[in-house]
Amino acid sequence: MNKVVLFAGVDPLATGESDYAWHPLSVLSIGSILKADGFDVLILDCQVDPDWRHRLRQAAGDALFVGVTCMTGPSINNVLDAINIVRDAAPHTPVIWGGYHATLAHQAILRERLVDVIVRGPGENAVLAMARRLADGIALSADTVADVPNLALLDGRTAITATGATEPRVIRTNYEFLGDMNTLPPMDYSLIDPTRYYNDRTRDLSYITSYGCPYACAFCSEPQTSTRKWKSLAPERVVTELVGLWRTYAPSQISLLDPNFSTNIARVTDIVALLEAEGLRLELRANMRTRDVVNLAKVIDLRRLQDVGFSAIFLGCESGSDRMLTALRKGATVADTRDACALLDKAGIIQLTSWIHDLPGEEAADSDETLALVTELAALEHNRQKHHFFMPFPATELYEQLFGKTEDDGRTQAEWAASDTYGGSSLYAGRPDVRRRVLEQLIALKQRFPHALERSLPRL
Ligand code: B12
Repeated sequence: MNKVVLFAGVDPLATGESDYAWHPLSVLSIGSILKADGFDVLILDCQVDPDWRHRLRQAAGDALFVGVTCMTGPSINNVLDAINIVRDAAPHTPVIWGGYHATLAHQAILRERLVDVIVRGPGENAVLAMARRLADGIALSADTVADVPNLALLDGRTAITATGATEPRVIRTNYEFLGDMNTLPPMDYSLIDPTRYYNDRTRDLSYITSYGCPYACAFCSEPQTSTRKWKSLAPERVVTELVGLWRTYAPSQISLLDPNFSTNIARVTDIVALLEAEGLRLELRANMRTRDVVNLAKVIDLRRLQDVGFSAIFLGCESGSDRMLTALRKGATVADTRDACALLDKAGIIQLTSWIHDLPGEEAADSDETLALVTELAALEHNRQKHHFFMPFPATELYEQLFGKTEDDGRTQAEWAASDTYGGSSLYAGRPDVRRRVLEQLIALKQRFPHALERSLPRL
């Protein structure tokens, strides 16, 4: 027996976050590693496999293990469903939970005794070691996996909490961020057939060229998961794989899902030069930091990016107040936002700007500055805006300021699942009067600049 079943629970179609399905790179990366090592991998994704419950029930019995993944939010419910199905149909099959949410909330998940093992952060080495052990007939326990990186599990003993209560003891193995990304096999897209994710309007293909982020933004979980390290694929490999994917799967756009594609400016210029040498125009989207765009424009004419296909750049601008950007540890200023948008606009590149309102500590003057800046930017031809109300995510600096350490907060997974950032968070209501005022102004702005604020208003 060498079959592994992986379940992807993130469902942006069901939550209304997206009008097209997104490829689950989370389990695709893990599945690709396992397949390259000879394991037989089945990926089930609730976005595109409407019969996933039935298929999971059928497949769980003779699997070495079932792996599940999701992000923080309503998709946790899909993972909880998947776990119940496996426990019911195949009580002896180990269940392993990985990905962003499990990494950040691993203690609480284990104390609820939901799964056997949690993989924290990068899962490549951990999953391969565990699959090989299971294939050799070795059961997963605190003793047998003590040398495997990035795991958390119970060891069957009890720990005493700060208040004197007792709870199951959680063991964590050594945490390591990814090594050299270039030693990983390419993602094997045939495991999911990317074209099943396309619809009539959008044929989006997800691809990633780097992991991690060196910055320390207070609202973001990346500093915790990447320990502020950054690892990347060599430009040659990026371009060869992009061209191969473009030809094989004929997407209408490729989304580069790096936390920050522009961490190394020289790598960006190398990728552009290699794409130019290919003589092909792809259709690419990427995340960049505003200050990186400004620095990039000092070494390369941004029209060259546009010419090779970078048609839209996602910019986390967050606030129009320098006081708030400092408090968020953003490492960029309002001047960077203004300059980056102007530079991209001049090069004909869409700026997909993202804004957070009602931040903790934000005063009326900060909010006014944000609203003034988004009004100014909306007048740019290629400016697009997505507005959010602040929601605290687990294991971020701002969450800990508001609620204390995530690992001690006593929240259940059902509570986290109710924290829908689009329909309003059950964990954090913010200041309803502030939110109402912001929303009124954004509605007025959308009437003035419909192109910039299409599909972009937050819900109260
Ligand atoms: C793509 C993406 C999305 C896509 C999801 C596509 C999909 N089908 O998965 C969409 C746009 C839908 C999305 C939505 C949201 N996202 Co998002 N997203 C990302 C993004 C840009 C890339 C994620 C990715 O694919 N990485 C590449 C893969 C390979 O990495 P990975 O998932 O971490 O997987 C590795 C490990 O975690 C582990 N692993 C993962 N799963 C498993 C499973 C097993 C069994 C094992 C063993 C290991 C394992 O191994 C993998 C390889 O090392 C990240 C930021 C970033 N660049 O990292 C944000 C990010 C993950 N998202 C984030 C947020 C906040 C959200 C939303 C909550 C946004 C919102 N509504 O406010 C929603 C929630 C969606 C939902 N319904 O659950 C946060 C983290 C949130 C969190 N605490 O979970 C991030 C980090 C952005 C940020 N900096 O704040 N997102």
